[in-house]
Amino acid sequence: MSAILRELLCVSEKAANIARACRQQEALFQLLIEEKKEGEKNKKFAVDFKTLADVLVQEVIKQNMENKFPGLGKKIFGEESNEFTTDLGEKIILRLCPTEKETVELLSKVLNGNKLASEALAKVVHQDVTFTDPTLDSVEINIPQDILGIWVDPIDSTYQYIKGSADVKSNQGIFPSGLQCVTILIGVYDIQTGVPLMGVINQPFVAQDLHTLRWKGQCYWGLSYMETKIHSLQPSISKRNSSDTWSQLTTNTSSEAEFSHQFSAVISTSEKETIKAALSRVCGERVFPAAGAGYKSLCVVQGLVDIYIFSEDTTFKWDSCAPHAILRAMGGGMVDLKECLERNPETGPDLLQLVYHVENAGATGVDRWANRGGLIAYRSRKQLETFLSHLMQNLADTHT
Ligand code: 2IP
Ligand code: CA
Repeated sequence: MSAILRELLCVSEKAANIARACRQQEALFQLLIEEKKEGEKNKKFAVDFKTLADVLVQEVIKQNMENKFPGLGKKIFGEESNEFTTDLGEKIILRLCPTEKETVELLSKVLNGNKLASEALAKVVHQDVTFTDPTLDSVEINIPQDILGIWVDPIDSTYQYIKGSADVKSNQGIFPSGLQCVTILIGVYDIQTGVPLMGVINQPFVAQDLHTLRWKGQCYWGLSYMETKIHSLQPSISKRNSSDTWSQLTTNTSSEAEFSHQFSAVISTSEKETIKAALSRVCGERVFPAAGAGYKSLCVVQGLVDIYIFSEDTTFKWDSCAPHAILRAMGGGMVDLKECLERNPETGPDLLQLVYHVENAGATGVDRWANRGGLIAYRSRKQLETFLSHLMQNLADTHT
């Protein structure tokens, strides 16, 4: 098993602890919100928020990886910058210090002297975390460190994280909003080819204990390198693959309409009407809006839906790299939607897989790393092909 992946799992668990700790104290949480600077702004929201938790998580991931694998820290990229401005206008670079005491001191500057909060945070940051998974130990694999780059989204779905709804009901297992849509995303890619190799999705808020009000999380991972493809959902997914659903799909002799309604998709709440209209003809009732790019991808990974489709350019490399790596380990992938819709059907979608090593030409700020043509995430290539042909047919019908 890759030592790097093992460490990323531990570090994602530590990150999840920080995310949970920050939500427990409402007073502290209010202090943490700061508007994003120009250029770092996600253009979708009028105001976007950067939280201390966000920055802290990213720094913890960087520092912990650097300590175990010297040189790797500087190859970790993410959405957040670690520069913070206090209420008093003082600029602070947030770094993880060698000792808990020093971290407390640094944090208390950002927190305007709030000692209690700083101590609580520093404690989780410096706590040791272990992570075990038997599937993870079953394979021995070594990937040369010098070919790796890492994309981190310390807290995906920041808006849901800040809002903090704990009582949203799921629809067929899918949460349209709420804390369940928050994920920590760590994706490792090959810096020469841009192909995603390892991914970790940590979901810090899965279920809440109604007595203690404490949250339990869940962690998913995948690795795909040369001939090796392993992932954390191995047993349940192989059961799924042999289930009747897919065999029915491939052998179904009923009408096209019935056939196509077998598909299910998860979409952004801000998806375009034309896409939604076409999707409702392809999937019938089985179109589920949900928050969070990471969470929607996770719904595909978990097999709750077949497809995550997004036609806008507001997801970024840090949103897609981790889930893409897991999907690849499962035999699926993530492709550029625009290219898919414009492509020559003779060319396979393999050629259209999203890559992670080159920035968008002519773009500035965060848009350099946007998934410009939108995306489709899928578990089965065959299913993607059929889905695409139905979608294209329906989009064409809408235009005529
Ligand atoms: C966001 C977050 C949003 C998502 C957007 C991402 O990341 O995942 O929820 O929009 O694309 O960039 P949507 O929910 O409409 O898919 P962050 O929360 O980290 O800014
Ligand atoms: Ca994000």
